[in-house]
Amino acid sequence: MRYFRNIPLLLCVLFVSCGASTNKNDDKSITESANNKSIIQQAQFDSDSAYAYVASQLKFGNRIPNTDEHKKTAQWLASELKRHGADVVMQDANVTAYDGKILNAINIIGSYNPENPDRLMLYAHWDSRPFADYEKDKKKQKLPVPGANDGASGVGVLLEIARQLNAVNSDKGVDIIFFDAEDYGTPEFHIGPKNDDTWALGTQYWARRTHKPGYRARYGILLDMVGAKDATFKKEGFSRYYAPTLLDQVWSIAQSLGYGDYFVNDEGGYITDDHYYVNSLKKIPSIDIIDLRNDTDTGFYPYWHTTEDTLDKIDKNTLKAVGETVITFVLQ
Ligand code: AHN
Ligand code: ZN
Repeated sequence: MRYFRNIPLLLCVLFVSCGASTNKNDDKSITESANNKSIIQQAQFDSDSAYAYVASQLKFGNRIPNTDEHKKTAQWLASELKRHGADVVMQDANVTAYDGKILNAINIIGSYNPENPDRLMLYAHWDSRPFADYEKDKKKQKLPVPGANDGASGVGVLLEIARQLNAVNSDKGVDIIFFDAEDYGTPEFHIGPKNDDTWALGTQYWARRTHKPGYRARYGILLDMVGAKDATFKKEGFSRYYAPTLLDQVWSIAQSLGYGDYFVNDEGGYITDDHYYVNSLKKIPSIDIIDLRNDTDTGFYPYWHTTEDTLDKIDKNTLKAVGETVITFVLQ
């Protein structure tokens, strides 16, 4: 009897303390979500700025590994991320191309709030393709691709997101990663076997030896060809397989922001792109926001891997749809 006398009191203390801590958590999460809302409202993705970042990349010339233009672009990308408050690592990645050539690739990682263990990675490839192998005219197939959409558009959107993360002083753990040597895959005119693993060489290197040992992120979002007029982002195959929840979250944000004409509900094919290796090797669930079409022979945007992938194909409305969608997901 002695031992059980105080049970009602004990229960009462337990109840009160549980109740109090629940209330406290509620208050905290209400304040947190109010803060997030106001930060989302503060962030104003500027598509003129994103477009200017695309134009700046093209001004450097072709961003082909082992060239001076490539090196200068890398320095500039790192300095832009630093200017927008990120901690920057340049990872040297020596990789072997389909033809045996050693490429001095450089992955560029800009980290926000590196102490935050809950991380999100946003990425795009920054190199441009050395050969326009989808030119109809055979004589043009060994010319380089300017890569306004194929490469520069994703990087342009991410640089503008970097600028916004800095401007609103977000406490989110975000890594913006510019991967190199994505677009050095075996050209159509190459005689011999075509191996899909000749694509995304910089990402494959990073997935095996991350810039920080033991690096993890909850999710990853790849932006690939996110700048063309009338882009349609179908739900790409590997994204559906590896990251269905993330895919649905991002598409529903886009649709609620009024971008349902871009972020369509159609299922797209399986594309061997940077996200494939982040998923399969590094096991970070990742989606690919990539322009997939019904009305072109390649299934990509009309100027894909041609010399016509130039700045005049870039539409600020598309950059805005993608930029606003991704920044809303990041800051939510
Ligand atoms: C393949 O054609 C195997 N992958 C396309 C990935 C890519 C190239 N994205 C942009 N350029
Ligand atoms: Zn490409």
